[in-house]
Amino acid sequence: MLDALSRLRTTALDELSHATSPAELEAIRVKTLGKKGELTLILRGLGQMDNEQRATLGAQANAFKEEFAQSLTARMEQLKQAELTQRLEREWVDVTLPGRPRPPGTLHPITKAQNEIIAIFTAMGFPPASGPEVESDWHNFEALNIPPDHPAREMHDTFYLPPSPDGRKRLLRTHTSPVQIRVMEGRQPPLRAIAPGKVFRCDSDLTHTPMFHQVEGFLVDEGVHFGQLKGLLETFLIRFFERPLPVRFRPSFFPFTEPSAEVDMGCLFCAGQGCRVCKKTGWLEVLGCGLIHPNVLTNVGIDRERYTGFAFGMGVERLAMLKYGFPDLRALFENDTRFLTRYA
Ligand code: 2U9
Repeated sequence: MLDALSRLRTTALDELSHATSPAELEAIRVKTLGKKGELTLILRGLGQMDNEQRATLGAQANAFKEEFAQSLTARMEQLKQAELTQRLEREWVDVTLPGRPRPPGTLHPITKAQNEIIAIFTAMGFPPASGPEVESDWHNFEALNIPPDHPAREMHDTFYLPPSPDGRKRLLRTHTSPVQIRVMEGRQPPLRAIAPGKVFRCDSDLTHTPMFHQVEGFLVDEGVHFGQLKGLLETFLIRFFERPLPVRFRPSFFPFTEPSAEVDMGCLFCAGQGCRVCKKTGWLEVLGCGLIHPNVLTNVGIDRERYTGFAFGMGVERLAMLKYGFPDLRALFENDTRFLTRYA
C-alpha cells in the first residue's frame, strides 16, 4: 500500500509539473484525488489493515494530499503568469503613435440645427412625430382650413402629383402641418407634438429652394391660451441661440390659426442697431404661430367649444443660417466639404 501511494505521489507530482493549462490541472486533480480517483482506490484497502498500518497509511495519504494541493497551486500560478506574459506581448500598444484623424464624415448643418431644435422641444414635452412626404389634398390643405379656391393655395407653390389609383389628389407636402393633422385624427386631447421634416414648394431663387426643412409644433387641451405659446417660443429662441434675446410678436394671418402672429427676435449681428442682415430694422423674423383655428379642430373631430390649441412653425435653413452665420442657402446644397466641416 505504501508503495502504491509512493508511486502515485511520484506520477501525480510529475504530471502536475508538466501540465500546460488549468483544465489539464483539474483533470489530474480529479484523476488523483476525486471520488473515483487513484488515492480513493488505495485507501479502500485501509479496512483490511491493522491499526498501526492504518495510522501510517492515513498520515502518509494526508501528507500527500497536502503536498499535491501545494504543487497544484504553485503550477497554477506559473501557468497564469505565463499566460499574462504572453498577453502583454500580444496586446502591446505603442502609446507614442499619433492619434487617428477624425473620420471625414460630419452631420450636415441642417441636420445639426434640426437635431438641436428637436432636443429643445423634446425637453419641453413635445415628442417628435413624422408623416408621409407625398400627401393627400385633405391633410395638406382642406383639414387646415384651406379649401380648394382659397388664395393661400397659390402662396404654397404646390408640386401636384398624378392622382392615386383610387382617384384622390396627391401632392408633395408644402408644410409639415399635415403630420399634426394625422396626430390629431382619431385621438382626443391633451395632445402635443412637433413635426420636423422636408417640405416642397415650386419656387427657386437666391432665398428659396424647392425643398427645405420645417419644424412645426402644436398643443391642444382645455384652457390653452396665447400666453403659454409666447412663453414657449421665447424660451425656445433663447435656448437655441444660447443667449438672452428680445422677442416680439406681430399680428399676422394664416388660414389655420386665429389669431396669428409672426415672431421676431433682436438682430444677432447688430444688437438691434440696424444692419444688412436685418435690413436696418434691428429685428429678424424667425417663427410663425397662433391659436389653432376652431375649424381645424372640428375637421379632426375635436370639440371646438371645449378645447383650444396653439401651433407654431419655423424654417430650419433660416435658423441654421442665423445661428452658424453663413450668408446664403446655396452653400447648403453644394456638398463642399470645406463648408460642411466648418459648421460641423
Ligand atoms: C395645425 C394647425 C396649425 C403651424 C404654423 C406657422 C404659423 C408658420 C412658417 C414659418 C416659416 C412656415 O417654414 S416657414 O416658411 N410657419 O408661420 N406655422 S402656425 O400651424 C398649424 C400647424 C398644424 C394642425
